[in-house]
Amino acid sequence: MRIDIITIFPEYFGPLEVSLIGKAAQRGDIVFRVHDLRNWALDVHHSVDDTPYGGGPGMVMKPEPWGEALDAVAAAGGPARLVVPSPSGRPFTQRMAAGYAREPRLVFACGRYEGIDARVVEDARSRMPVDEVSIGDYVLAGGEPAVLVMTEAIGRLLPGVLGNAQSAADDSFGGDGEGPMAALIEGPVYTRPRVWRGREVPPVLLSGDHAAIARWRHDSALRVTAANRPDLAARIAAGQPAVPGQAAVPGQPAAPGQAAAPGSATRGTPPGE
Ligand code: JD8
Repeated sequence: MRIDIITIFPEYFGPLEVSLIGKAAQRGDIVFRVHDLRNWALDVHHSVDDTPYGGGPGMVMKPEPWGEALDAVAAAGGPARLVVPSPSGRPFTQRMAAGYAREPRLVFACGRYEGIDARVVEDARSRMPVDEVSIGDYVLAGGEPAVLVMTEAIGRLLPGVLGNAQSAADDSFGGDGEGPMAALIEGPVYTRPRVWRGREVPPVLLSGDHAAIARWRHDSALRVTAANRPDLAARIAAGQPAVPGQAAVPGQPAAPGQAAAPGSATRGTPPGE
């Protein structure tokens, strides 16, 4: 997979060289290209922002540098899907991560200030699928941290990135957002010593009785889910798919009564959604 990132803070992506994703990049499982938007800020001040039409606080990112940058980056590799982090974007989910992990190429556009002039996404949609995606209901100062989150969630699902000991399928949200764990979050985990500061590891985990261990782990995951994620617990209880609007079966239309994603030919319906 190739991932291009356009940003005014290229140094923000040093972390892509370390840990799991760093090793995947060294092996060539993922090819990262980080581009400084200012390379396409061609006016005398190399400015990338300007005051907002209609007034209001802050600055808005100018369309021209983005138009030039996206043209150049899109042309520098095969067909790509453009992903634009935005607090008003569609929720990023495990299922969306699994869908993106099946894409040959992603381009991430990192906004800053009050955001990017809206015509940039409109214009890009005339040439490629574009998703505006949010990583959560809180406000960041820019798209860069969201891209770090998404590249890790996507990268670890690529073949060979997770060591064979680890398998995404056991993950809380079940690897591709499907499967038995799709609605449960992890229960507690333990390692040696058996007793630490007077606290014992649950004996069942040392019993060797794999059926009992699996039951204990499922029950404790349920307990944690009910405590921390009553929304997911309610969906489990109602036998609904883990993620609202999510089809019960990959690629099938959303379940009756579930809002399917409005998708147009150019408005990319994020894969897996
Ligand atoms: C992109 C600019 C900052 C946002 C004025 C603060 C994602 N889950 C998320 N929260 N925030 C973002 C995000 C924030 C961004 C940009 C993503 C580009 N900002 C703006 C609007 C209010 N400032 C995000 N994914």
